[in-house]
Amino acid sequence: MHLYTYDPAPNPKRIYYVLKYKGVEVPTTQIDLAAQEQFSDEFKAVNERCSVPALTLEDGRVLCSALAIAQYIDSQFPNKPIFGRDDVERAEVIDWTHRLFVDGYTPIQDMLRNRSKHFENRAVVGRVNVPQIPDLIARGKLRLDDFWQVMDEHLEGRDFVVTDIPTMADIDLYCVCEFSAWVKEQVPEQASNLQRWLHSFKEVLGGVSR
Ligand SMILES: N[C@@H](CCC(=O)N[C@@H](CS)C(=O)NCC(=O)O)C(=O)O
Repeated sequence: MHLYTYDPAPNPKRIYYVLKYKGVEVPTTQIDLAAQEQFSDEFKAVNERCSVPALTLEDGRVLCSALAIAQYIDSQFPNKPIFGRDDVERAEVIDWTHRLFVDGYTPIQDMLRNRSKHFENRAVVGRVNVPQIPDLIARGKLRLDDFWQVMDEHLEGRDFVVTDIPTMADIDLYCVCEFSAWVKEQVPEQASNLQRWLHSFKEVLGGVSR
């Protein structure tokens, strides 16, 4: 397998932390988004969606969403499993990672990509240019505030998002928390369960932060 990624970006960071947590390495090429390398013919031949991360397999197949890549890496390196230890846990991890993407990652992405001059006409990731809709900034903020509250309530009495060991859902929540800084937001002080989880999960990741 070969990973195409750009470690500082939010979705690639999910894979960065998966590899760190599991203590494994895969051959990697960094696609510099700041230099627009995602639009190069060479990378388009890997992932026509012009996004990272992307993982190519030995038989030529390509995975181009962070969740699928994380799941595949987990299956190939089963130490420290992050997709559950049985069918129900596995389904719960997918349930939560999906929620975290839709309700946590997407509002921040809307706030970022509909505001910044840098993303003018690039409001949505992909090969087609999409104009910004400034109203989505306020909508994103509304959704993000609710997201913090939902996660804070969920984490009451829990060490991890899904079960009694860290899973992909914890890695994803951690990445959402980090991504929020891109729009000058952060976990609210009064969200004490979420704050507690954030500090302890940072330790789980060994203080790795980028
Ligand atoms: N559906 C993909 C989305 C990946 C994605 O949005 N990647 C961003 C970086 S976080 C990207 O490649 N952006 C390229 C661009 O902005 O043109 C996934 O789940 O991994």
